[in-house]
Amino acid sequence: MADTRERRERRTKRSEAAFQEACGFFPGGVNSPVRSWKSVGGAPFFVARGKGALLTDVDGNRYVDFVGSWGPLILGHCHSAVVTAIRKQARNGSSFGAPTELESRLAALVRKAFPSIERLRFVSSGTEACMHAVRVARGFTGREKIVKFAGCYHGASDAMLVQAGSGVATFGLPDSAGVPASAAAHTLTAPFNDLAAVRALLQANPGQVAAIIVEPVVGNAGVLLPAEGFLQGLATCAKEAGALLICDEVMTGFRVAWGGAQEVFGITPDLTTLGKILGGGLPCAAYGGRAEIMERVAPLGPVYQAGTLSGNPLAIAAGLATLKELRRPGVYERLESISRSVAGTLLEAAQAAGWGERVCVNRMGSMFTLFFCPGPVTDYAGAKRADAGLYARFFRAMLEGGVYLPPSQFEAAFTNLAMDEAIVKRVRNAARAAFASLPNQCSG
Ligand code: KE4
Repeated sequence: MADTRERRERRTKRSEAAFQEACGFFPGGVNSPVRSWKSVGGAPFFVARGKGALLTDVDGNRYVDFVGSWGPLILGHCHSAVVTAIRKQARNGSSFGAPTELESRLAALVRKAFPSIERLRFVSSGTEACMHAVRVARGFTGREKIVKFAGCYHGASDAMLVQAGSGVATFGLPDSAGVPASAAAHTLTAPFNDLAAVRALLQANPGQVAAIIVEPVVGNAGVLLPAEGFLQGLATCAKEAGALLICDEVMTGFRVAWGGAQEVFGITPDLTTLGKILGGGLPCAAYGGRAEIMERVAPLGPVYQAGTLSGNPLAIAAGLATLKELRRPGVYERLESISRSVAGTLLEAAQAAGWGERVCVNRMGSMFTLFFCPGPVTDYAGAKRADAGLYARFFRAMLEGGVYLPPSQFEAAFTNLAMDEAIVKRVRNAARAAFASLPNQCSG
């Protein structure tokens, strides 16, 4: 781990060779676009292992990890309870394509955390969860249109890749090529936090909107917080229009609270999607909601959805172990305290280097984004005001200081339960050096 006393250039030889080789196999050398570091420059490091709050790359460099596999690793890497649970289950088999009692045990915990979920289905990714939740909403209402928000990302299915966030925003793609106009035509978009725009869309499409889907706390435009009354307003608009409200809690579920954003903001969506933390680092996601809606899903009803590895025992075991740790008293208070400390440290370092007025932090619990623009940032248009070039320089400078932030201005950073004040000290040292290294004027 580089620190101020013995700062040395990061060694990158083996990662560069690995990246070279990977580019011969995968588009952009990666299996998911945001991992390419295309928007922040330089070749991505290749990970050798993670432990607690730290990642070690194949060249032996160690980093405080604020990506946490994009959210799932809320306990930190290689938590003993999770490793034990996976090992134990692996000795009984990895996959059966048949029901196991484990699935009902995890479902019971989900229902405890999310009372709005009366019935659910496990799937293997957030993309599947959102895609199927939209299909169920269409099947239940008999309507085709969906309202989503610019900068929100609900996975990589056709209907959702319209003004999406995350990697689509990172690479400045207007939308995705290959999505038939007919698929995108049914997806209407509004600015996040703009209830009037939602009402106008519903009035212009009477009786046609199946659902409004929203990240209740946005993570994929960078973090955006819902304005006072916005989420409650969405629920009212949806109800008045005969549409369903889908809360995409793939990122916020078990992250911002045990019961996700719907617990924090006191809303009751018709459908909810979950993922990331639900699988504790293994592929597990879910969609669910009111029983009368979910009973439309095959084999009970006419809405089809299936998956070879849905409810996979290894992933369920990792998820159960993770959620059990999150139920321990004081966990979310600890997460809040360390997250406040980290965000405060970044802002103090910015202030000390004369950047205090030129950056802002949006944070909800243990997810946050440092935007390189003055605040407030309340929607995607605001997030796009941030200087992505400066963010890229800051990202690379923090990397030299042994801190791994998300390789995109349009992503959320995550703290985890393996972080402590010693980690905050490392972040402070790295951030002071990183802000000091930035040019005082232009971006890039
Ligand atoms: P996955 O298909 O990646 O498991 O989940 C899609 C998804 C759905 N909903 C929300 C709110 C999400 O944040 C995501 C996935 N998030 C991105 C990062 N912001 C995953 C990282 C990646 O694409 O590699």
